Formats: sequence, structure tokens, C-alpha cells
Amino acid sequence: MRTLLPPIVSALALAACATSSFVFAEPEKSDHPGTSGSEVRYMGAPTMASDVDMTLHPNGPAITPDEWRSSTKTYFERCAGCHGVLRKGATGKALTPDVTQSRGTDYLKVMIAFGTPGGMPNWGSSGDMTDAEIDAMARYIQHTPAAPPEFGMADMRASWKLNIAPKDRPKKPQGKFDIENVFSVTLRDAGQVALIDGDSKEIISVVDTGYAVHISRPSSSGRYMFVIGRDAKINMIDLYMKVPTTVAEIKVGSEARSVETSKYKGYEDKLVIAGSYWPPQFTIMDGETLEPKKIVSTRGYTVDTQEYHPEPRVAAIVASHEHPEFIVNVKETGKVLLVNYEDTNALQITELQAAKFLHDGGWDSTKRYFLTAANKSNKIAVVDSKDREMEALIDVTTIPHPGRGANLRTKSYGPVWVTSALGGDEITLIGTDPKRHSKYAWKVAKVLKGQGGGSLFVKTHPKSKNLWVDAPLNPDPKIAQSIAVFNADDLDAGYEVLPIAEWAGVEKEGAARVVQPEYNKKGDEVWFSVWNGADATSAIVVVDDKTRKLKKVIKDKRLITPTGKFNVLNTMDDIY
Ligand code: DHE
Repeated sequence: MRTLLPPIVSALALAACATSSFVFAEPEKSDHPGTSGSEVRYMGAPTMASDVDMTLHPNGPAITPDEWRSSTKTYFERCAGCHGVLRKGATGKALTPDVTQSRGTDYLKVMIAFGTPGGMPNWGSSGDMTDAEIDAMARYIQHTPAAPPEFGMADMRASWKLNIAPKDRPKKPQGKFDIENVFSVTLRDAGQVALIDGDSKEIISVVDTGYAVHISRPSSSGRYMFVIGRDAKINMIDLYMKVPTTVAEIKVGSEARSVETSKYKGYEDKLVIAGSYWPPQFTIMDGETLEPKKIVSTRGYTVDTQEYHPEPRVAAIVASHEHPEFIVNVKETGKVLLVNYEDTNALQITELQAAKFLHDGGWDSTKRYFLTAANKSNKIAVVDSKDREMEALIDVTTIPHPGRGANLRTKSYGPVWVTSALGGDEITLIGTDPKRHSKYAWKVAKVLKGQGGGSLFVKTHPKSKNLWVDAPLNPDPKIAQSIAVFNADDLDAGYEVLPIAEWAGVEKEGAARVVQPEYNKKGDEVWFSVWNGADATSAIVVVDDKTRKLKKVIKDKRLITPTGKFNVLNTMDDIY
């Protein structure tokens, strides 16, 4: 079927048209005007909330049950990340019937096929969607948005499994490895994590988890590793076991990204919290069993125009060291919630106003200030966890993406917290010492130029002078397959480039990308994932921090699509 083009849109769309889709095939700026290829690849990851009923709108065009089913799947896989599960708009525009029906099927087909300068990807001309799929999607979005089911206490309890009760677990570590130097490595497309011994570099065990695991976070003591899948399944893995495995599991929704454990004195290993994308809520669980205790919805009003948002997703969560609190980022409303967990039956929540589209973030070196990206607002929000207030909102360049950030000690600006960006090559250093370096505190102290946009993570270590900056989503394979490293003592000298994927010998195989530096326990090695396609060879590359030379390539057929890596000690003590 041919796509019909209304004249004005067609000129625009055709001008914008370029082939894209495969990871390194397209030039960064021309494929989706207004949205970099990096960003589209990043936001386009499949969501899981696709179990929905057919809800036809009386004025909507004809659509068959098969078209409904496949469009629902495609919508949740490709569109919900920007337009929201309920199509009320998030970083993308609202797509509810009142908006879409007045546009009409032909207009919508062109939008979907060719994109817009405002940032809508060109799903048709890129080859990602066929004409028939586009036609069905254009009709689908003129119907009432299909809401996936809610997921409350009964669903959670039904999904909860206590495989090994606390009393039946080992009393002390049984394995021949140093728990604090274990790395939990996401095997994204395998639905697993690999636990790797940081000393021997051997895989200790591979544990089946939820779908496309997102992050791992150890308990405050380091004994348990909590792993959350995109499908909102949490696995609690006991590192005291000879071969660590899942001792408890639960689902907290149909889509999620974050999990964290209580770290305040007296509450170590007591509680676990998980944030869900769908339903928009967070859940507090028992820290030894994952038994669900309390579910809190995040639906509510945005911080700026105070409009109701039906699905504000929960992004990063950190555990306060200053109070018995979790600090919860609510993405679409732009609120940071300080959730006091002293009494989960009388939960006290302090709501701070940050900025819309809160995503990831981490602590400054004192662990008092939480710095977090409001990515589509191009801001870094600073939360003072001690005084329980907003400290600052700092403007930075396009789409900051810090991961947890990096705390670098510099001669000129004192301690700084660093973020790189998805949208450009800027690496922003923010001063974090209001006492001794007040001139730079909560201001942009310096902007470095890195290899290019498409950067996701930065890393350093208190014992190191190196600042490592990845760029896995950069369209240039040379950049995506290497790492840039700066010297904190000589920032103006620029960066050295290390060809990590080449060192792994996989640079020509598939579309390998180098992602997320992570230090070992001692802080003298940096580990990088060489993230390749599921049927190609991936690897972990270990670099000596001092010499910046290759130390070890870990290859194993079980290492399928490794992405995030979480060293137990560094993650539990918030060292980065
Ligand atoms: Fe992530 C952290 C959400 C895509 C790898 N990611 C996070 C966090 C959030 C998030 C909210 C912070 C969790 C916390 O600290 O509590 N990520 C999302 C998305 O919504 C997005 C854009 C699309 C999606 O559908 O998931 C997305 N993320 C990706 C990827 O494509 C990455 C690169 C590969 C992968 O494994 O899926 C990826 N995200 C990561 C990693 C972290 C992360 C490795 C943890 C970084 C850290 O050092 O803490």
C-alpha cells in the first residue's frame, strides 16, 4: 500500500526523509529532524505494558481485531516511550482521539512515515514500519487509548515467591569470592544477569531474571543483589550462597526501571523500594523477603503548568544517608519525592518541585546532595537531602544523561559532579562544594568537549584522576566503539581515546557499542561492556586505571548483550 501525502506535509516530510534504522547506517543530524538518532534508539526500547483490551471510539475509523492487536504491540514498543502509555503526551505530543481524529488518517500516516522537524521519527522511510503497519497505526491512534491493567497488592502478592526463607539461607558467605568485588552484569536480551568475580574475572553464576534487566542495586550490607527487569520483575539474589541464586522474586507492575534499598543507619537491609513506569507508582517491600508492604501512586499535577498527568513514571531512586528516606524521581510531573519510611503505615512524603522529565542521577562526593537530570528540560536538579529542600536547578546543554554521574576532584574548581549528554559532545562539570569553592557551587564550572553526542555514562573513582566518558549511541562506529578519558589535573589537555571494541576484537562484528564504565572494588581497574547484537560476540574489557592499558578481555558465550555493570562495593557505598 502506498502512503498518501497531503501537499504541505509531503514537502516537509520528503525533505526530512532519509534511510535509517540500522544502528550505524545514518548520519546523526539528518535522519529524524529535531531528534538525534541516538535519542530515538535510546527511547525506542520495547515496553511491556501491552496486555490491553480493544476500546473503540465511536468516531474512529474501521480497524480489525488483528490490526488492533499488532498496533497495540507496536505502539508500546515504539511510541509509548515518548507519547506515554495513555497517549496523553510525555516528551512527545498527546495522541488522544480529540487530537488525532481532527487530523485524519492520511495526515497521521505521513507523520508516522516521514516524521516531523519537531522530533517525530520517520518510521516509514527508515524501513522500521511497513505501509500496512503505518496505515493501521494511523487508524489505531484515532481510537480511545487502551489502558493496560492496574497492578495492585493482590497482583503483587500473587506474583511474589519466597524461594528460600531467610532462616534457611547461609549464615555466612559460602563462595570462594570476595562479595564486595562481585560485578552484577546486565545481559539485556537474555533476560539474565551474570555475576562475575572481580578478582578472577570468572563468571560465578548466570541468574535468570525479568525481561531486559535494567539495573542492579545491592542491599546496604552488600549481601543481597536486587535486579529489576523492564517487565517490573525483581529478583533478590543472595551473594552468601556458593552459587548465588534468586531467594525471592516479585512483580511490581508491568513496566519498571528502578530499585533501591534502605541505607540509613538502623535501617540497613530492612526495606526495598521499586519504581514502576506502569502503573505509575512505587512499592515498598520487606528487605529480606520482598513481601510488598505499601504501594503509592505517582499520578498528579506537573510542577510547571500544574496540569494533571495520568502516568508520571518513576525514574531514578536513591536512598538518603541523612534521613530514613528514599528519594524518588517522578519523571513527567518533575517532582522529587522524599519518602520517609520510618512508618510505612503512616508514610510521610515531602514533595519537592524540580523540573519535568526527571531521569537518572547520583550523589555528590559527600552524599548529601543528589544531582539528577531533568533530561528533556536540559537541567540538572540539586536536592539537599539533609535540609530536605531543592538546592538549585542548573541549565545544561542538550539532554543531560549522567547515569549516577562522576565526582571528580579538580585543582581549579574543587570537587565537581560530572554529566555527559545524549544530545551533544558537551561534558558538564558542576561545582559541589559551597563551603570552600562557593564561586562554583551549583554552577557550571566548566564544559569539556568530548568525542560526540550519544553519550550515556561517565565514571571516575576517589582513587583515580581519570574521567571516563562513553558515547555508545553515537552514529559513528569509531566513537561508539571507543572511550574518551580525561585527566582531572589537566582538563584542558583534552582526552585520550581507547579503542575498547578493537581490543575485544569485535569491532567488525555486528554493531558493537562500548557502554558504562564501572570500577572494581580497589579502584584500580575500569570495566567496559562491549554491547553487541544478541547473535554476535560481546565482551567485557578490563582496563588498568593507572596505565590506561588493556588488562583483560572477558569473553564467554553466556555474555549475551552485556550493558550495565554494578560492582557491589561501589554501588552499595555510592562511589562514583
Ligand atoms: Fe536506562 C539507568 C530508564 C534505556 C542502561 N535507566 C536508568 C534509570 C532510568 C532508566 C530511570 C535510573 C535508574 C536508577 O538509578 O534508579 N533507560 C531508561 C529508559 O526509560 C530508557 C530511555 C528506554 C527504555 O525503554 O528503557 C532507557 N538504559 C537504556 C538503554 O538502552 C541502556 C543503554 C541499555 C540497557 O541495558 O537497556 C540503558 N540505564 C542503563 C544503565 C543504567 C540505567 C546501565 C544504570 C546506570 C548506573 O550506573 O547506575
